[in-house]
Amino acid sequence: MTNHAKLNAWVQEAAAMCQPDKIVWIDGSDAQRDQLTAEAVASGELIKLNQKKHPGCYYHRTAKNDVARTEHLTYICMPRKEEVGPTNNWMTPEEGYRRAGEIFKGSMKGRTLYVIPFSLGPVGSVFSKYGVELTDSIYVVLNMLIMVRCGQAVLDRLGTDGEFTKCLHGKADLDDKRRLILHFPQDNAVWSVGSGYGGNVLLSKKCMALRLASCAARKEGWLAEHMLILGIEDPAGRIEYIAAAFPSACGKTNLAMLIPPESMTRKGYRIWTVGDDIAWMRIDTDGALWGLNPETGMFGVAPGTNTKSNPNAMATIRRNTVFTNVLLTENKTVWWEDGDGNPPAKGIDWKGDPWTPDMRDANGKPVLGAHPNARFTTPLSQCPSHTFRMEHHHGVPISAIIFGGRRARLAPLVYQSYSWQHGVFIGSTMASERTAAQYGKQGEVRRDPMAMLPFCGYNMAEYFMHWLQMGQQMTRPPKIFHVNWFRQDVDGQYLWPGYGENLRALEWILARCRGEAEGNATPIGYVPTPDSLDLTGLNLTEEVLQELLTVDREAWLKETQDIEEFYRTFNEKLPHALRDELASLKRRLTT
Ligand code: OXD
Ligand code: MN
Repeated sequence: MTNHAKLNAWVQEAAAMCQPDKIVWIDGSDAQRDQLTAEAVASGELIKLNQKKHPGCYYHRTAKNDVARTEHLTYICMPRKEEVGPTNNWMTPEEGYRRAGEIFKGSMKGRTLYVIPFSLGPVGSVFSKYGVELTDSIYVVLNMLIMVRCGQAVLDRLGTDGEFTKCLHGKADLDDKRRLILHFPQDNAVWSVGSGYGGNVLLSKKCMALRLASCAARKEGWLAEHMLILGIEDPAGRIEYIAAAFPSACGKTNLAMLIPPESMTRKGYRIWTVGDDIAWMRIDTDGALWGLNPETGMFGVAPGTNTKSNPNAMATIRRNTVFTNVLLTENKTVWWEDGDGNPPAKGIDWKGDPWTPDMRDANGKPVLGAHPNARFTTPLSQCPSHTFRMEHHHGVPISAIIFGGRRARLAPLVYQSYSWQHGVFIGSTMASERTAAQYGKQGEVRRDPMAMLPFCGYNMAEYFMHWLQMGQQMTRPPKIFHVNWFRQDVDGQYLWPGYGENLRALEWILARCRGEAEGNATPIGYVPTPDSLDLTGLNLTEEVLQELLTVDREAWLKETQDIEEFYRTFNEKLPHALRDELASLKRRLTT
């Protein structure tokens, strides 16, 4: 398959450690994919779904103890703890290789080792990085074929000595006491062992495209971010692009493919989805920031996805999709909580047990048919709104960067930072309140800077510094904004309708970028004047609009104390510019 000596030697080295029965190279062809799919169905690793209802779709269950990313078993392996900072788990590379090596040793006996060459970004683009994942899981192979560009074209591009990220994955015995997700930035390598759950094992995604890529991005002067990218075509036919970061459970995938409200569709608006999870962004010769989604697929959360919350996602997953840990019905269709339609009379739940909708657990709570983190893996090209620039080597120009969170009271619907530096401050203090779906006290605020807390591969204080420096290098930097779709009234009712209506805030954002919309200067940034938002067709009273746009000084002053405490975790490494921004915010709030 290749004359790349280092790649061949590394495959042999991994095989010597893991001792698979055979090695199969993934060429990216349909024929090989079909053959592997048939093998997975024969072994029971995949279940073929009703092909009339779900053409090209398959079903998979992970082990019960292996249903989400295991952040406490995820490490950055560097010689010194200080290099990974206070927000990452740390191990030395020696310890990492030793501990994982013991688990990998002989773990593939009786199994096949698949070699998956892949590209993040279109093959040959200046943005692109190449990787090779070794895995003993057919499920991983079939998911990777959806999520990234795989196969011979990548090997051809690598030639005899091209640089690639070494990604080694093994299921071992799926024992969570023998599970480790290790990153070795110095060696451009990832070792993941003991898991079969997507976020831990599709190593192109969180491990390479975020954790390792964030390290490379700092060195090479670009940004690897946990952001969606969407294009907004306005009535004049102009398309402008926005990159946006939100913590989990804030509707990132929904926003990436929103359907404009009726009045805005009539006006002539249209959405183009570039990506729903990861953005790689570079400064181009025009002094502006250009971004690209390095992936080709979506690994989305199924529960909560329905025709109201995300019609485009529902259309996307109709074909050629792998469903993981959802409910399987008798006639081989799928269902999940908060999906479309009534629950089936019976089915097999995500654990593989018989299920009926009236089942209750020992505490009287409904037994879930689908795991709350059940997933679909689906090609982005099937999304009705997918960008026509998917293979564009140059990416798209980013006009605005949005940070967001779920705040019942504090943050207004939308506001604009005063500068790039102030925008970085806003991103670094991003926070969300816990919902009932998460462990911990409801309403408690969790800081998640740039939504990168679990994904920044180095000291986050240095990451903030990198963001500040990127701003200094651009002559036409994107403007930075913050949004909050989740503001509530005193009775806990949402004030803003959300979903497609969010485009109204995005319209204001883009108009601000062009200097065409009014904003009031407040202590926290520019907030829309009530007239500057197009709310046609929305029955929003003046009082509600007022509340959506208010800045409560008392509440914000309390927020600054919380930020101060959070900043303390970074010690003296925290950039002075961010301390200055905090001081300026306090001053604006008290004068
Ligand atoms: C994801 C995540 O799966 O952010 O995208 O956890
Ligand atoms: Mn994500």
